[in-house]
Amino acid sequence: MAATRTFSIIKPDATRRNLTGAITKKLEDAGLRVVASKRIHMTRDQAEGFYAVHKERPFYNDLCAFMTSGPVVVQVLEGENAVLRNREVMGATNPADAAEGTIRKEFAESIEANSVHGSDSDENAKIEIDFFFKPEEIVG
Ligand code: YYY
Ligand code: MG
Repeated sequence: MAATRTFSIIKPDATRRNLTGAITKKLEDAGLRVVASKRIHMTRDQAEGFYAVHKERPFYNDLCAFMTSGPVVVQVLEGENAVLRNREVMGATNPADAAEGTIRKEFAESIEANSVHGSDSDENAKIEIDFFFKPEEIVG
């Protein structure tokens, strides 16, 4: 099967604890290749736009505040079944529910400070990649 792409964020709780390399290794070990990566400090506008789908949820404001509380690393990952593979290695949203060996089980601090974001569908992956990357920034 042809390789597909997904979008990942290493969140502020993880960059603060210097876990960028450890998390990237987990992604690579899961068969994903980093084909674009940059460290940014998200603006409030970017966070609100990126998470607009959650606008009506009670955690939206706190989530936007958290995502702008420190640097993040945005990445494009490539591999077979990239969206699903990344969701598997990320683990459940709440680290208390995450399976052994997953990134969130190993590294997440709480349901909010849960170390990583990953797209949940091929369609959203494309939208999220386009939100943060120009085509020439992605080198497959
Ligand atoms: O895709 P995923 O990150 O696993 O979860 P979502 O349901 O899309 O929620 C996005 C983000 O919002 C989650 O990673 C943490 C935060 N959040 C929260 O703080 N509290 C919740 N009850 C649910 C989600
Ligand atoms: Mg999600």
